[in-house]
Amino acid sequence: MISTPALRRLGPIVRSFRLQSTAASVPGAPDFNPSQNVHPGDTQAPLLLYTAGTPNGRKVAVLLEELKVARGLQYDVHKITLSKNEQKEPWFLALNPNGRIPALVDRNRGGFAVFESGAILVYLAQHYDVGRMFAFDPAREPEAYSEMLQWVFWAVSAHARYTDETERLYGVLEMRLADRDHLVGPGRGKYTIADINAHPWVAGHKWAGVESLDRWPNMKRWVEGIAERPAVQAGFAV
Ligand SMILES: N[C@@H](CCC(=O)N[C@@H](CS)C(=O)NCC(=O)O)C(=O)O
Repeated sequence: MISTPALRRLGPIVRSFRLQSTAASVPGAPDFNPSQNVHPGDTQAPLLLYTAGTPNGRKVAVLLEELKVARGLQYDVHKITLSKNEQKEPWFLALNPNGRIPALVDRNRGGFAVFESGAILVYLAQHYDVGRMFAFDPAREPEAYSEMLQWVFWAVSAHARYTDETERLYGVLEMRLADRDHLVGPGRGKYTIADINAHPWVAGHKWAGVESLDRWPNMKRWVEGIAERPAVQAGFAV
């Protein structure tokens, strides 16, 4: 079910869409039942990820794969065809009013919908990473938790539209990683959602017009180390 807060955001248009919609009445999605977020091939796993093969989609798939390895958490995937503007269709806007991937539906929690990649990572860490393997605990480790959020917010608000700005941001990571293996945590740090969030964007440096990472040896070591994790490779393949 589409969550009540998501419906409230869209108001009467979506309420009437939802009441009237059947699998056959959704243009372009004849085999999809939006009132239940059910797609052909779904296993009715606890979580359903709407994504595409882009850095913002990949970071969420990576955390889901890490949680699958660590805890056996299962999830369904529905690929969104960005070139067909599927992300702007009313059923998707009911999940994410911003009309962009990724979006997550939590069937365990009444179909609660979450959008914004950073918010999805924080949500998954809160509800599904019970052992805090990929995050810090806000009550027990408030400073590390805050630092983790700082690096997540820093990366999601970074506008690496121009090569100069991308290189400036890589310089920030290079300095941070000079004496540590991960962005946050005591000592050399711990692999958390702060790393998972920033990694696909650095791994896709060629898209950003940066051919080689040799100028940032510490960031390069970090990005290559994370890329070796099986869950990261599986998440990139989703
Ligand atoms: N701030 C958003 C950005 C999401 C975003 O930019 N998604 C892109 C793909 S990476 C998208 O859906 N583009 C299609 C569109 O804008 O219509 C997040 O982090 O989730």
